[in-house]
This record gives sequence, structure tokens and C-alpha cells, in this order.
Amino acid sequence: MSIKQILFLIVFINFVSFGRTDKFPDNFLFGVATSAYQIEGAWNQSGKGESMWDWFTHNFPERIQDTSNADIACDSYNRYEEDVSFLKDLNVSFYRFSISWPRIFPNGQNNRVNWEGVNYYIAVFKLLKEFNIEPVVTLYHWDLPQPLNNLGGWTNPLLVDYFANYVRFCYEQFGQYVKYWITLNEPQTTCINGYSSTEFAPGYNIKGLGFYYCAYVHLLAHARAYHIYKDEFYETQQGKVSIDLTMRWMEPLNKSDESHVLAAERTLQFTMGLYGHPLYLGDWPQIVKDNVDKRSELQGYARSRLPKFTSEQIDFIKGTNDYFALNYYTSNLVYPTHDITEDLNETSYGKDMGVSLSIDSSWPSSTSSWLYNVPYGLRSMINWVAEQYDNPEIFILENGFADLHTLDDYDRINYLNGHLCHTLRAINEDKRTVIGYALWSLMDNFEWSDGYEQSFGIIAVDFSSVNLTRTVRASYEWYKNLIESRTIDCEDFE
Ligand code: PSG
Repeated sequence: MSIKQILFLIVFINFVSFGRTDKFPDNFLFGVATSAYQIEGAWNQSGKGESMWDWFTHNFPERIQDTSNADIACDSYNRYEEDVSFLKDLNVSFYRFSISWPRIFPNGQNNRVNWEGVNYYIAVFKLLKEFNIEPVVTLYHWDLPQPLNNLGGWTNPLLVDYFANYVRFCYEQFGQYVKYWITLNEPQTTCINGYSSTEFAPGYNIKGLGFYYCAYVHLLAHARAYHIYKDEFYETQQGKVSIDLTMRWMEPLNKSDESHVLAAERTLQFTMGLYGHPLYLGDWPQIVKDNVDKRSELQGYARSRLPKFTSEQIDFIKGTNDYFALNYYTSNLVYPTHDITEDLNETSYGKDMGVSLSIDSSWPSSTSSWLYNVPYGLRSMINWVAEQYDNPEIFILENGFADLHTLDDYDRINYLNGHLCHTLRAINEDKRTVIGYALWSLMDNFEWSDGYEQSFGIIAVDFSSVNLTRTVRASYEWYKNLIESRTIDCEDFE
């Protein structure tokens, strides 16, 4: 080999192995996310009312892995200035956080306002504005005022009116600061874990019905909140309103078996489609109606376990998503297990789909039992949403990883890197409109039924210290660097 050839080889190898960094579009938004109950603490401070998660953790501590609660959590209610200083240092474009309903209306109703709570959020908004950080605001991230939980919570259609009064007040008070509103966070997760299982608050396993009634009331509440904004506030505030939806990507166990392909598609329709279809196409997905109506009849119900929308309700819900707020964490393999006319005494919604879920043993695990690192699933999910709902603008509002309680969180960096590379491919190669990405989470916090045993933060919080000391992890520096350079190395993430 001549010197010339060797030199060429060196240049060539450098080009393929080190030169392959990809750049995010200039207007792509990078941010981080949290939620009120998980970080604020101060559960009964300054006039805040009891939420259903306060009630749940105080009365059923055994339902939480470490029997803990979020009475104090990260104490962000008192330490928000420090937390916002990290946002400034990271140089994020936006911060996604939620407003605690019982901090605004202690008994859930608009006849008593807790102005201290209102002023807390105004202080946060002002600080974000000072640092040029866009607030992306979730109106409801699972902390329902307990008096409304006593009314049956999200299975009672009266919640729609209470929610309407609450969101109207929030638009009035905070609307001047907000361009991106999220009405409800991940109703799929709470309708499954809270109304068809005892794992999450309120822990009502309303067999066979909870999942669907909860979805029905959430969709009506979202649509009402959307119309209130459009009718009363849009003209002056010019913001966008969405509902935040989550899904695991569903991959057929055997891609060459048509019945597996159908099973995966069916599962997507029963989970993401249950919300996406009414919002974009009107009414429940056909397969959901077919299966649940049929099974309910065979089970001897006088009316289907799936509530029917009136044609007015269908029109009222359709078209009420200005952008698609998507959370993605992980994937599953799916295979068909039984005909829906079988196992009629079983009430889980899995039986309405006729499928079972598993995982691929090659997927890297996290410390959390359900979370595997499957980056291509995010790209598949983006494409599925785009194809089903005619290319909506997609805003990824949660993606993150549960790692050991360590500062050297290389598995998290690896997870984030892969998911951001696949997001970039969805933009560049699949030509999808993805406008931004929020990393879950800014800091360790109360991880629902896992308590403090799972950590999702790029900032570690020492929950055993009185000062709740915050320490940045390796992933924090990695993300900060990514935000600055807007480039990412995708060599290892095919
Ligand atoms: C999201 C996705 C799944 C389970 C739970 C969530 N999944 O795919 O099985 S909850 C979601 C939530 C936030 C949590 C975070 C991590 O919005 O509050 O802390 O994800 O679990």
C-alpha cells in the first residue's frame, strides 16, 4: 500500500466513523418535563387542598413500593428558584410542568380560590419568562382534588363541568404566559392503572368498565377544555391546546404471520386509537366497538361496556387537538392468544383485544420492570401516528429512562441518544413533523407506585438529606452539550 493509499484510508475511516454527526433543525425545541405532585411537595402548605394521590398514599401506603408519599418530594414549591436555575444552565427552550388543581381550588370547585397557589405559579411563569424559557403547561397530571374523587372521579361525567371551571380559571390567570397547553396527561395510563387496577390512585378496579368509562369522561373533559380555549381565549392568547397521549410501540412477535400483524394493530387501536380516533377521525375505532360490543353481549350485559357517543359528542370531540403531544418510553411484542368469544368471565381489557404481550430478550432493560430500551419503537410510533391521523404536528413531551441511583448514568445517556437519533430519522428520512422533545425528567421525583425507588432524573435528588440536595448527573452534561451543539452522534443507533 502506498503512502497515498494509507492517507486516503485514514481520511476515509475518519469520515465514516467520526464524521457521522447529525444536526437537529434550527427550530427544533429541546426541553425537560416534571409534574406537580411528583416534585412540589408542600402537600398541605399555603392553602392547598388534598389531592387523590395525597389520599391514596396516606391511606394505602402499602400500595407504594417503599410505602412513601410526595408530602415533601423535591420540595420544589419552596425551591423552584433553584430548579429554574438548572433550566437556565441547561439552556432549554421550554419547560413542561403541571399545575396542581387542588393548589388552585382546594376543594376542586371554583367558589373558593387559593390565591397563594395562584401566585406561586405566576412567580414560576415570571422567572421562566426572565430566562426566555417557554412554559409548556399540563393542566392535569393526575392530582385530582379529593372531593371530586369522592364523586367517582373520572368515571363520573360531572367531572367535565368541574374541569371546565378549573381550566377556564387557569386560562384567565396564566394564559398570557402560555403558548402550549396540555389538558390531561396520559389518560391511558391512569384509566388502566387507577380504574382497572389498584396500582395507581384512586385504585378502583371497576371490572370490565373502568377503562372505557374513564376514557369516555376524559375525552369529553378534554374537548370541553379545548372549546373553552378556542371560544373565549384564543383570539387574545393565540396558544395551542392538546391532550398528552402515551403508547408503547406494539411489534408483531412474528412479522410474517398475518395474525400477529393484526394483533399488534388491534392493540395500537385499543390503546392509542381509543383516544386518537375520536380526536382526529370521530368516534371509537371500529375494532374497539366490534370487540367490546360483541363481548359485552355474550357476557350478558344489557348495554355495551363501551359507552356510546352521541353524534353531537362525536362532533364535539373531533378536531380538538392542535398538535399531537406524544409520550414514548418502551415497546412490546404482541401475539394473538384467543378468540374474543372465549374466556367470557374474564374482565381485563386484554381479553377484549384477544392478545398477549411480551418482550424481546435482546432489548436492554432498565431498573424499572416495564421499561426496556427500544429506540426504533419511537420512530415507529411517530410514523404510525402520522399515518393514522394525517400528519399532525408531533411534540414529544416525555421520554426517559430509569437508571441506578448513580451519577454516572451511562445507560440513560445511551437510551436518550438512541431515541433522539430515531426522532431525527423520523424528521429527515420519513419527513414527519416533530417540533420538539421533552426529556423526562429534570430531576428524580416521586415515581407513583414505585415511590422513590426508581430515578428518572438527569439531576439526582438526595431525598435523605434535609436540603434535598440536587446534583447533576453525566446525562445532564450530555444533554446540555447536545442542546448547545444541536448535533448528535448516531453511529451506533441503526
Ligand atoms: C408511561 C408509560 C408507561 C408506564 C407509565 C408511564 N408504559 O409505557 O408502560 S407514566 C409517565 C408519567 C410520568 C411518570 C413517567 C415515568 O406521565 O408522570 O413519572 O411516565 O413512569
